[in-house]
Amino acid sequence: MSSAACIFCKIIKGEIPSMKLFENDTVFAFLDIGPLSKGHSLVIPKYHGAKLADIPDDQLTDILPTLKKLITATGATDYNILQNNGTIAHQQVHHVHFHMIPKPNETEGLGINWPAT
Ligand code: DGP
Repeated sequence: MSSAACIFCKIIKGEIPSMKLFENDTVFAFLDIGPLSKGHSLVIPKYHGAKLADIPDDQLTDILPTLKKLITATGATDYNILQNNGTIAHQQVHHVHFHMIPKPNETEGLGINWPAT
């Protein structure tokens, strides 16, 4: 299921360019267009749904392993995983997405090294 008007569905289909990091049958991962830190990335289910409760269980199973891959790829040691649901909760794009936001300290850089080994 996808939504013709959804910006993240268009990214999955390649109709809007993105810096893709990983893709399989159920998930798509890419860099956030407005990163809060170097390596800030998003993992989304390919199934279109606005909120987490809208997504079937079998479409969610690859989300956490993919977040782990991104953590490894960035070399992040400290990071936030963030997932907003609904306008009051500051969700701007209404297709479920998980943020992986590295939290570098001031003395070490974070380079992305993809694919993860
Ligand atoms: P949220 O507030 O949780 O809905 O965050 C939405 C995120 O999506 C925000 O950090 C910016 C990102 N974003 C919005 N549009 C695009 C886009 O066209 N491309 C990419 N790569 N990221 C986008």
